[in-house]
Amino acid sequence: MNPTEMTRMKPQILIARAIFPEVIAKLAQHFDVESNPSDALWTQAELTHKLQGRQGVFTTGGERIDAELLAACPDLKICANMAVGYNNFDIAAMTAAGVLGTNAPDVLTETTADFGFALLMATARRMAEAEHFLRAGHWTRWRYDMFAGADIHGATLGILGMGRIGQGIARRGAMGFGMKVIYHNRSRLDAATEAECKASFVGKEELLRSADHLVLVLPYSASSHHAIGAAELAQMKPTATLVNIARGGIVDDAALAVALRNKTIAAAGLDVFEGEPKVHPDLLTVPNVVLTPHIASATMPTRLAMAHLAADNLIGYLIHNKPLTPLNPAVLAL
Ligand code: 8YV
Repeated sequence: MNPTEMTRMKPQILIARAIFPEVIAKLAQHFDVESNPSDALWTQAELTHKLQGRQGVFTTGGERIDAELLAACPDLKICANMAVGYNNFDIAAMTAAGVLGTNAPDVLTETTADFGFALLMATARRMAEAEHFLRAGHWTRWRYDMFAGADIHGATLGILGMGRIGQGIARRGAMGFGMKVIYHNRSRLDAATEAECKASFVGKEELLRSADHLVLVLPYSASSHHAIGAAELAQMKPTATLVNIARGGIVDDAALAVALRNKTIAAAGLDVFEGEPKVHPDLLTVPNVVLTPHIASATMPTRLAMAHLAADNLIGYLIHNKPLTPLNPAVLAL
């Protein structure tokens, strides 16, 4: 067999966004690869068209894999997400179509927990507001209450969603800052994990009422849509801060902007937004919010590890029939 024929035999995959060249090179050893070096944002129709005849797709979290796309892409066998969250996948439809989904957990846990804590501190200590003030040339003298914020150390840290990242934030709060940590989750952690994180399980209402700082780290789904809306914000302390590093849509951003303006809560730190990269215009005009463009996992080593894990899932499944982090392992038994 000549090299051209061997190339023709490789499974075909699509890489939906620009990613690290070394990861593309690794994939090209095993697959016939179409990549997207210009990082074009394809429409659903373009994505569907590009997937014709392809067995795998490397996705980054923004590409919607739904029943309609699956029906139009009968050769597709695996969608490998370079993200721990996978609300862009309709897992039920994928399982029904015999298409495996994989995500990229664990490799981003500590980096994302670091960022959650950074955003919490920036929010509570009003760092963005203070920096804008300084840059605008308003700093002419000291004042006793200038940008006085809320303490982190010794405060009560509330965590909604206590998976791996939530636990990382709990450990940082309890061990680094002497915080009292309370959490709410669909299911309670086992006693050993609670003890390791020094975290106590409470109901959602108590979490909202008691937290000085509330960090959201739960997955997005129909049941977590607007888990924090006007009614929940009204239950929080007027001195409280809210941090969302989970997904847009978990917070009702319009209601949050109203609550921030009315000082129902003191401040918010947001890395994710409903309908991002659009940001609710009212959030752009309230001063007591720190806004970042979905960068919680963004360190070079972590992003590289996430990309390698997504690539290894494609290689693992299409070449060795052994994916590393399957989301719907039922497909493997088909
Ligand atoms: C990704 C994330 O960078 O892993 C996740 O779930 O939110 C981020 O780490 C993002 O999903 C890319 O779209």
